[in-house]
Amino acid sequence: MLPQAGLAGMMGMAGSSNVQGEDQKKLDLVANEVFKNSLRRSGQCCILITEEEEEPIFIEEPHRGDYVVVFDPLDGSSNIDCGVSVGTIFGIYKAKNPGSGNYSLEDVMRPGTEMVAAGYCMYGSMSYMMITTGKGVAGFTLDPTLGEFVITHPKVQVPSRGPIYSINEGNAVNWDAATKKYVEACKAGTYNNGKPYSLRYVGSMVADVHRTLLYGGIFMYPADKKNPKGKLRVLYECFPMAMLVEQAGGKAITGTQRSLETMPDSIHDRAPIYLGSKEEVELIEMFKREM
Ligand code: AHM
Ligand code: MG
Repeated sequence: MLPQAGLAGMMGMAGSSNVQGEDQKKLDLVANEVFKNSLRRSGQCCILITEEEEEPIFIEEPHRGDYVVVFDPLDGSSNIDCGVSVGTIFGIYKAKNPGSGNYSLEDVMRPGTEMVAAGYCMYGSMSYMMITTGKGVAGFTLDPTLGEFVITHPKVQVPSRGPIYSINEGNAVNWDAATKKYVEACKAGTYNNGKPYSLRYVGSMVADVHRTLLYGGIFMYPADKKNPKGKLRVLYECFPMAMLVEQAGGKAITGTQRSLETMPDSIHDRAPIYLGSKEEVELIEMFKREM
């Protein structure tokens, strides 16, 4: 769908907004329908949580299975109309009482440590899928001639250091002291023999995390004075990415604790996140402790 979107009149706004008050693009809504329908028809799911819908979707018989899928159908949607990489993020929980037919929000409101799988697809110069089931991370690339994802990154390992920082620096004036101190150290090369780090920020979490997984470095969306919980959503943005990064040997924190150990307050809850190379994230942790 994406490669043809511009020609098929699928770019631009849909004229509606989601539960977070964000304007929805036409492709946000198309992607949401495509994923909902495929997940329902898979017969494996009992509850779906999507960024685009306020309420959880309970799957009825005869399509009902035992898995909860939380997903952001099209992440980075501000980049759709200019052709920059966007993606789909998902996390999967197994229902607490599989086979019981009794499913509730208790199956969803759980820490990320209980996810059984997570991943994302990135639609860019190529389409990638990175996935974990809790035993490392594997990466696949779509072969358009076959219409199949082919394994290309069998064991993804995020380097323990990486001289790349990724953050929306337009918000710097509202950051906390630890984030400011870390970014200043990146620019001064304080922990890199005086050589400044590079800044890379796409504005699509999927693309920024994908680069971080492959090249190392750090991706941050902190809390700030205006947004005390940051911007990114716990269930279908922070948790899946935190699980992938940890499974690739990296680290993901909210600033004060391990990201995966947090408990969401609501299905669309938000949290700050710092993720990527272990030693970079540990520097932020140290600054947070000191301040
Ligand atoms: P979205 O789910 O509405 O697309 O918003 C999430 C996106 C992330 O992909 C990205 O990291 C972030 O928003 C960028 O936000 P900002 O424009 O504030 O830097
Ligand atoms: Mg999104």
